Amino acid sequence: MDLIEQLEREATSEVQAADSTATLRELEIKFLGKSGLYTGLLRQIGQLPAEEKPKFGAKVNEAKARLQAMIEERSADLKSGERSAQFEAERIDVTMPGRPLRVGYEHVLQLTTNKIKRVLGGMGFVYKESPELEEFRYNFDALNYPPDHPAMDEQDTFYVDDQYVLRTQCTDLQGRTFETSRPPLRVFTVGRTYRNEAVDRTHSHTFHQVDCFMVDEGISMAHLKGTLGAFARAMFGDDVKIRFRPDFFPFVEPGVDYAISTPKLFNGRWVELGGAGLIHPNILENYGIDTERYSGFAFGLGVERIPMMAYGVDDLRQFLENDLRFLEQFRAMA
Ligand code: FA5
Repeated sequence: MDLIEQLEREATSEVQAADSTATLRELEIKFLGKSGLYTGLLRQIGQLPAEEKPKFGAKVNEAKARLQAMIEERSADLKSGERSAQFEAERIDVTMPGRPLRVGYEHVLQLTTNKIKRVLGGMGFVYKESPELEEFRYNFDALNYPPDHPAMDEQDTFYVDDQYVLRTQCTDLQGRTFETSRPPLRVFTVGRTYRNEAVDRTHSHTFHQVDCFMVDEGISMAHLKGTLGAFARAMFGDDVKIRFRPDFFPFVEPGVDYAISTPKLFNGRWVELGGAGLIHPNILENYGIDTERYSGFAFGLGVERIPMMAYGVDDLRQFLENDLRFLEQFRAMA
């Protein structure tokens, strides 16, 4: 068997055995490449007698052409096999049900806040914010607390240093507003508040308050009652009743606490919502607002009280505990 035949056999069996287009490409280089085995064979032509050279050359070239054709044919087969393997591997079952997306929804306190903003905003009050890490003077001094007044003890808080406290009430917004704005004013906020409190079912160290006030000519307790009544009806329904009782806050005169009652909830029992009153003239005067001309009302309330009343939640600690079994009950409200 001559060298050409021997090489052709070797090449044929390797090409037949190749199981991927990549191996085939390697074989093509090995046999037919510039420095491949056929080129090596052709180099031997020099050692042949002159009359055999053309025949030898022609035979090598024919063998190369056969091999080239065989490689191409085999490559076409392997390629289609590889394509269908890839197709199988990447096949998508379009009839499979999709993966459910977990869609979030707002926390019940956020939903309540949204509603409060819609209601008070709709009554012409402008939403403003004040910082949770508040200066002591806005939380207390600006609100007519005399130094060392016992009313401050009711709102014992977390002191960060001598100047800053975690605010105990959203009424801190008043001083900040009077510093920069003149009446007529209709302002409210909803925000987080903190107190160093013995925690129980109705008291938390961290809770939320609405604070709302209005200053204009001739504002009286009648405006306060009318506004709170409209607010309560929007939040709890038309059959809600509202009760005022005298109470003391240094920043109002007269001061009241107010409770609501509806036949739907707690058998119509009165439930305290917050405090209110006419803004103490000392405060307005401190900020250079003429109390002969202007007066104002203010009210504040705990946000947690609203869903507690509306849905019969008997322990406000649940709002902070992130237990989905509790929170998911309010999903329908979202
Ligand atoms: C105040 O904080 C006054 N700033 C309210 C006010 C504003 C009066 C404007 C007059 C004019 P009080 O300390 O009562 O008042 O708190 C108001 C409401 O916040 C309470 O009625 C209650 O609903 C809620 N609240 C108070 N402390 C807590 C607490 N530890 N946990 C949950 N809610 C609380």
